Amino acid sequence: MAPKYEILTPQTVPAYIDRTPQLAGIVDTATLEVSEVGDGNLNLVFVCKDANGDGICLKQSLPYVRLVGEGWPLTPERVFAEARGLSAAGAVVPELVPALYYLDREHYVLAMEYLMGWDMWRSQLNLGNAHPGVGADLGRFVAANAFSTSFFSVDQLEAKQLLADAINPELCKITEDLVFTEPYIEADNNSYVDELIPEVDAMRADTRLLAEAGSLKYRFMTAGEALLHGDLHSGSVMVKHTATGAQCRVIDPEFCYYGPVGFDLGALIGNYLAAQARAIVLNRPAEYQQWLAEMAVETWDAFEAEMRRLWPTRLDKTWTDGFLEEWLDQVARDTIGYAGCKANRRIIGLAKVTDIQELPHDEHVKAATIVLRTASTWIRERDSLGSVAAMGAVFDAKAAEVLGS
Ligand code: SR1
Ligand code: MG
Repeated sequence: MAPKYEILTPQTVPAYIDRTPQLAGIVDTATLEVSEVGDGNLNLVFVCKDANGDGICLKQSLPYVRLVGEGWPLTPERVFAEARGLSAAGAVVPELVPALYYLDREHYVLAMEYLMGWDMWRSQLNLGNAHPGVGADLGRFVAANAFSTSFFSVDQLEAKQLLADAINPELCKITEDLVFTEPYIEADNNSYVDELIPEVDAMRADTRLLAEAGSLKYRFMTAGEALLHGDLHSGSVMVKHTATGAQCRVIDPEFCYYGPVGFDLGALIGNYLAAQARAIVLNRPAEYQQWLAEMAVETWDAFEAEMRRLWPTRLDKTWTDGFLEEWLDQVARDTIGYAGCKANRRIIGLAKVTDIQELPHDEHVKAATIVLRTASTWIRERDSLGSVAAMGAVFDAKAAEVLGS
């Protein structure tokens, strides 16, 4: 069925900008070069640059999942969620998100800063390029968003309204199915090479693992702690080297909703795992592998430090300092489990990651096996592991098991 709104093309973007007063003066449309660069799973993304070097990025939601086609309808209102997520983050960590220019609710278009010269982090990780400090920036990003949108700093009546406004059920359903359910059952969306069949079968026979995955799904569906990014993988982060060091910008919060804070941290660490597995099977330089190996703790430490810095400013002192310790402990155990779920889904289910998919066959099998065994142990043992610092030893053991060293 044809969309009921105009779908932009590179050819129609200049005229669209001209007739949208909120976008006046940002770029010179007479000299605009427009490319559609959407390589994600859902949307159209137009990057536009004029002869003066000024730019703008337009993102338009299609009324279906781009990866699959019109057979999988999906609300285009996801772009409203993305605007909400960017705006909430922009209020507390403006240096970590692109500037939001305008949300066109009629055409489901979000206009924002064009991150000219920035690269998608996953592409840089795939090349073996380090961006020191990005892991810590992302931990601070999660903490700043968690604190600023939660009951810790928002008045109860306002926070309940924000939570209600941010409901994002169709996008959450994708996560519930693809992250928590389908990897653990036979499902049409699943696919993997034959060599992984015994690994996947073992996972599905592990009743303890299945129980933990179910419990993590339940928390994802019910624990409305704070406004999450909701899909915080290395393809949702742009990176750049500058004179003052590496910088990052978080993009694509269209899956944002009120959920458990550990989900965003787990998403990051699950994707670090894919990068680490790629690096070890490709025998990348030791310093690069070490940088990756330390990133989960770097992210957690920055998250924890920012939460502790903000804690004295909380609105409600019935939440004691002891409560913060219990809360951080819960977030850590959630983080470990969600990291595992986010990694497993990228090997077994729909929407895989280039870190693993674009490896030669033998390396693909080894890296995917390392990911599955590490991720499944994280899920199963998340309570006994207890801290993000304990996660690295699991990777080391599983990598040694698979690579025979
Ligand atoms: C059907 S959408 C598949 C995936 O794309 C997004 O990036 C999310 O990760 C989602 O799970
Ligand atoms: Mg995305």
